[in-house]
Amino acid sequence: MPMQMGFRWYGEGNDQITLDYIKQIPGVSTIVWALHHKMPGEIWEEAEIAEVMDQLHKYGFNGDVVESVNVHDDIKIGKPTRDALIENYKVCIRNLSKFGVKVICYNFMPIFDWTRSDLFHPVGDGSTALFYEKGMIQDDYNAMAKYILDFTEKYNMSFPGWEPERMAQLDRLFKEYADVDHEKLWANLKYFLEAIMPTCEECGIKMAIHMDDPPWDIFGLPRLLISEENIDRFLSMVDHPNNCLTLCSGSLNADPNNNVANVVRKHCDRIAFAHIRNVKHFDNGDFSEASHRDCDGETGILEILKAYHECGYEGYIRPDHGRHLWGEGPGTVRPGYGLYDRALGIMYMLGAWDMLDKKAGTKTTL
Ligand code: CS2
Ligand code: MN
Repeated sequence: MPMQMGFRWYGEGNDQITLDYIKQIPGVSTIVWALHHKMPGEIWEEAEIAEVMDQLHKYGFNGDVVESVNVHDDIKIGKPTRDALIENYKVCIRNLSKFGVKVICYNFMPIFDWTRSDLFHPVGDGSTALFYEKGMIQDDYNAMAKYILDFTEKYNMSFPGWEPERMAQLDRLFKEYADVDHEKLWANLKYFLEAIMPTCEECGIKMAIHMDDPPWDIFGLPRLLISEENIDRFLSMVDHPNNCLTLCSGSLNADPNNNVANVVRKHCDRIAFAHIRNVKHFDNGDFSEASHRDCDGETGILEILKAYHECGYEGYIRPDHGRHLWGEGPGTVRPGYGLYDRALGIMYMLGAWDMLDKKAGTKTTL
């Protein structure tokens, strides 16, 4: 199978970017989608899945990758309710497989998904990008959540993983996580995966866990997918071909000690989905997101692409966050998910990839 280029799309009426626009970006075969109105734990009904698939097929796209089917906090905490929620998750897997879905991206971060202190930070060239100021993300989780939620409310958009209904219960959630340390979270992740692997195998679906973003504990909550060592542990803990990674270069390399190309070389056959994002680090631990061009950050984008190519990568890949360009700003764009920089990112990646193919005398993309 060739490597397939994807583009994340938030759905009809929920994304300013249309499928018609995405169709004009060279090389995109896969729309990375989700039912964004679903709360964690809810069933994704067949009719709802069929509706999105029809929209994608009309443009000649496949909908092979879903990002995300979010995992309920009760499963992460290990509450008695988890078994019923895992059964619901299995129904989602089965329903998605009926429509040809091959990969489900998800994460196992307690309470929060990606976390930033500034959604529109000036990059210096007139564009803006997501920014993480370490000093701002210390103790006051309510202040951080308020910043994100005020934004989503003001501009009438919701972010996956930041559902206002869940965020309204932050204090209760923090209490419930109080005795969930790293080992307990590992055990709960193992329990979840072992329960769903037979269904994944039967349905031909790879579960692809996303790296934690940023890759360290925040607000005292444990995080697991943060280093090469922990990725090794994750893959051997449930050593099953359907237990895979979404290797997000930007998330992992927010800790500059993490060498993403090494992880690619070591675990290529267990990477189902590659997110490519470039990060610029500051000495005090802050970081900014950058263009996909190798020299604009320190993530090592070219080396990562070279590693995927050398390993004969056959999975899905997409540009991850991009900067906001050419008039994209609050209210007109989903933070990190504008049209232009992600399209530029695709052209950069395909340029590098085509050159690698040319050198090797192969053709390994669509
Ligand atoms: C995404 C993640 O925007 C992003 O950084 O890569 O939010 C990702 O969708 C989730 O963590 C996966 O569950
Ligand atoms: Mn990512």
